[in-house]
Amino acid sequence: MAMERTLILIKPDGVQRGIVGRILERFETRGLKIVGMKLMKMTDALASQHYKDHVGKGFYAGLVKFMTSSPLVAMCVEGPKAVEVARKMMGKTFCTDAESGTIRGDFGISRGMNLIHGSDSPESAKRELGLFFKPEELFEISRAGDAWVVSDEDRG
Ligand code: DAT
Ligand code: MG
Repeated sequence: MAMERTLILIKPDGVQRGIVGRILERFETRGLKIVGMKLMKMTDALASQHYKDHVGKGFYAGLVKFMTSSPLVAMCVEGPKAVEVARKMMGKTFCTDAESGTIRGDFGISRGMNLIHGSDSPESAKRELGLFFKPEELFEISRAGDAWVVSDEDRG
């Protein structure tokens, strides 16, 4: 099983509510490694690239207004099946539908203000990481305890 990288955004509502640490903690505790991270404001231009598949939909204007309203935390997390694992940790799109135990299901009750973004496939992850990070902003980090989190078999 190959190691993967995915883009995670802690959206403006997560930053404004002061729960960045609690959300981050879940990724660290799960064993996903943060290999890039920054606080930044999404521009309209970046929104139209990031959400290119949603441009023109009824909710698009509201989505962009929300996502550009205040800074967000962008991060790259790495691990076995990182894309799928992160999506499961996030829960269903609307917090109202998300299972308890997921980030959206534990921290939110809104539909649109759903706290977190995670890429939906390895291909999307590559594309989206390229929008948010320069190559030199992502790191190869080996940590002393890594062998107890991910085995050689996991690395593939
Ligand atoms: P996800 O964020 O779970 O990958 P998505 O890619 O379908 O969901 O949509 C991107 C964001 O747009 C989502 O986090 C919230 C918003 N959104 C999606 N569908 C919506 C809808 N029908 N009404 C309002 N907002 C919506
Ligand atoms: Mg999506």
